[in-house]
Amino acid sequence: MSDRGTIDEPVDDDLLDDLGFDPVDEEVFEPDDDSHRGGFGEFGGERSAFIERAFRERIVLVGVTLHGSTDEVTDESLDELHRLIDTAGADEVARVIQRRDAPDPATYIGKGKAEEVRRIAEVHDADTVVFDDELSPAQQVNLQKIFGRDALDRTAVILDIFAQNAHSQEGKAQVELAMLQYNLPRLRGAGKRLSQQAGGIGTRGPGETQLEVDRRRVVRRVHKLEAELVDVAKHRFTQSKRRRRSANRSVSLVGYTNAGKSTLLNRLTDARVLVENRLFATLDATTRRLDLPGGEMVFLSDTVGFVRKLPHQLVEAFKSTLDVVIDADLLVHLVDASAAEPDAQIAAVRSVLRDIGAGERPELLVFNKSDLSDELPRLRRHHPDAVFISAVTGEGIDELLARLAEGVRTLTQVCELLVPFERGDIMAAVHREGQVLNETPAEGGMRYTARLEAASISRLSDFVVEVAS
Ligand SMILES: Nc1nc2c(ncn2[C@@H]2O[C@H](COP(=O)(O)OP(=O)(O)OP(=O)(O)O)[C@@H](O)[C@H]2O)c(=O)[nH]1
Ligand SMILES: [Mg+2]
Repeated sequence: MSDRGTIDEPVDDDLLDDLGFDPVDEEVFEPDDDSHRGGFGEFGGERSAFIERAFRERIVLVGVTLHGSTDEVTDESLDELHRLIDTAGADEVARVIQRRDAPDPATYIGKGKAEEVRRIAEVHDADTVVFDDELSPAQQVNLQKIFGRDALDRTAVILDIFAQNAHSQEGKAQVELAMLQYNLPRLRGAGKRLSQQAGGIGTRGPGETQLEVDRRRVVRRVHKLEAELVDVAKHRFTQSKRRRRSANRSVSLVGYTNAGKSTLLNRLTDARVLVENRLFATLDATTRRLDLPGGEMVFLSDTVGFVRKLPHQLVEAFKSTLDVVIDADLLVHLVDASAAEPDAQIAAVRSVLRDIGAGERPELLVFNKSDLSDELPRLRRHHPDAVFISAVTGEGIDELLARLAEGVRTLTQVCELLVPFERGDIMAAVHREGQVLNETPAEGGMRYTARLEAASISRLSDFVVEVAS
């Protein structure tokens, strides 16, 4: 079963074709098997993989503890980077941490430290050095010169995993866009070599360097991808508008990658999305109907998982997917109770939620994998309002459904309204914003019993006769 993007029904290729969504150029995603990690293509900028796939690369990890932080925090972040490079298919052979007030503009770490890293890389016969923070293009070039081997950053590793895991057309286009945005400032063409020949359309113009040609070509591709993704986003918007009109609530499963979001969606609905014990198995959004105890129906979505320092290129490229989260009425924040640092993962997820504008959404905290965790008593003490479940054994699922129903119910209240017959605008607003349970003509106007959100109740307060407690 694929993790193709689905809304109510699977969005298939035909639908994307109807939307004028061209397939992604195959060349861009074809693994390049004769050069190390794909390299830069003929025109540059089309790196499809950063980490070698043919063998497990040996990698030195480098983290910096900046002023105000601690080595412990850096070490946790490097543990996460360790899992990321493992998912990408590489091994950590050494780890270096440096304390600094601020990154060095030329080499990120100090020059002396860079020399030390070079020696360590040599001793361990490492292929690549990976930094835990994003390097500027200049820092990357300088470090590669010092090391005599590749210097990559966390962003490149995450992009690499996303590229491996993208299956749907939308996912592939989003990842390609993020990759190009990352590569664009890193393009290195033929330097100052100027073209003497005047070419036809699309070839190098007189006096134009190869680099400029490359850049122009990549920018064109970026614009094309952006336009394609806007079309997909429009389709999604129409779907979500239809859902909103139905007055049913939408609930999004959010959480750290590998917390078990897709497993939970599969348990609660017939979604059958891909579940894998690896980071970022899910890159698309899938939405399914879910009936709650008490008869309420909600739309439940599963989407891409989060991680510390999620690259901004990905957040931007995945905007249409992440909009599912922003639009949700309620978030189910799923946490892996068996993880080494569940609280650090909660903090990382909340930070991403704030970044994408969903920081204020009501949230139900749910600890998953309780069948694997020895930390339950401590977690229960620290999070008395959380629900504890196992999406695999089914333990706690009934309580989760009951708490979801309760959470969804408290988002809205049932009101009585009396709207004068001449106020067609208000009548339309009641229908648009709420779920009308009953509507009868009465003396002085139309009488409604409707389920409304707090914001609507206050907007329509002049016409509200009674709010059910
Ligand atoms: N033991 C146990 N394993 C679980 C549970 N829930 C999920 N898993 C396992 O955890 C792994 C990740 O599950 P997924 O459902 O793919 O996690 P996800 O949150 O969707 O992950 P991404 O899509 O990669 O962000 C899989 O190997 C699941 O079988 C649980 O309650 N108990
Ligand atoms: Mg998933």
